[in-house]
Amino acid sequence: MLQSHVVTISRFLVDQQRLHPEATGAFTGLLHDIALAAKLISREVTKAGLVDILGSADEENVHGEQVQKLDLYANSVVIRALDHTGLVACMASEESEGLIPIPEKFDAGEYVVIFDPLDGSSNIDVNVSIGTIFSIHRKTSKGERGVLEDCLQPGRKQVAAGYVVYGSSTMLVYTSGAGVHGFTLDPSIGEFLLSHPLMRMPEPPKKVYSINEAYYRRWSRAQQRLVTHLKTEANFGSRYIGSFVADMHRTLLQGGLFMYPADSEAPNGKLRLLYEASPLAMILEQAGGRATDGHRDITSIEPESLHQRTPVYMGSREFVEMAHRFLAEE
Ligand code: FDP
Repeated sequence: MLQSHVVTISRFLVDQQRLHPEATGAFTGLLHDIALAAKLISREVTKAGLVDILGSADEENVHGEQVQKLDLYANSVVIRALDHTGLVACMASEESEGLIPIPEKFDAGEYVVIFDPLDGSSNIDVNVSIGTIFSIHRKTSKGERGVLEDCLQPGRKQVAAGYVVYGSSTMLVYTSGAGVHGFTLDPSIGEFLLSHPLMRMPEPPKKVYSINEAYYRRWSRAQQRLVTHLKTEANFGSRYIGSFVADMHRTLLQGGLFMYPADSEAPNGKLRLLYEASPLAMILEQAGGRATDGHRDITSIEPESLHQRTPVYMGSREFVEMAHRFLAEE
């Protein structure tokens, strides 16, 4: 029997739009299209073991990493869901080197969409959770179509950000600056249903740290001291999935401290500022958490290039601030 409180993402977005009488519906439409792309990607992710879509496509992406076929599929799904809508000025994807312009045959809109179509792709073959991340800005340049500078905006200027985690269920989590809301896909009806309204990081948080500890020897002394402290005096547990969206989803729900620090081989860490760090930073901040590069808020960093990387310390506010105290001793 249908419960009276079942709220689909479509209903939720329309209700949110009503709170803003000046809204044109463009933003609602954009989130709707992203949700559609998420459903298409989710369908393929869950079929990945059945069809011959696994395995690398014998290509490397712009970061020199091997691309999986599902990444390419997810990339084109997002582009095709958005390029013809008249809502988007331009796009940028972790899988594409430069800006993705809107084809001349389509109208361009006011929003800039930056996305990582399938994050954690090395986990595809082993059936571990992966995700899609998106970040939305308003176009600031004067021309009709978006340009590079529209993508190079700091995270604090995002108008919305979100992710989809393809896990034991598929969940879409987003914020447009008025709280964080989570929707779970009911595959039997093909709808995202509101399952986690107004998500807040728990207080007190779970004492868990999350880091690839195999890189210990490459870390600064301060970083080494921090992790040693967490697992000794501070008595933290440890969880590391190695799939950013999945690790952050757990951190959002349970609290904790996720770190991908700078190290001697990766002076800016591994994670990308625009595709990964900024959108998750907006979500965490909206949920009461904190996201920094070890010194400054991720959302305050002025990007210089599309694929720039940043060290990441994200999670419960008190834990991120504890990390700062250790790192300040460097
Ligand atoms: P992947 O290489 O599998 O795509 O930035 C990509 C990412 O995964 C993140 O999802 C994940 O947090 C991180 O890299 C894992 O990197 P390490 O293997 O170096 O721990």
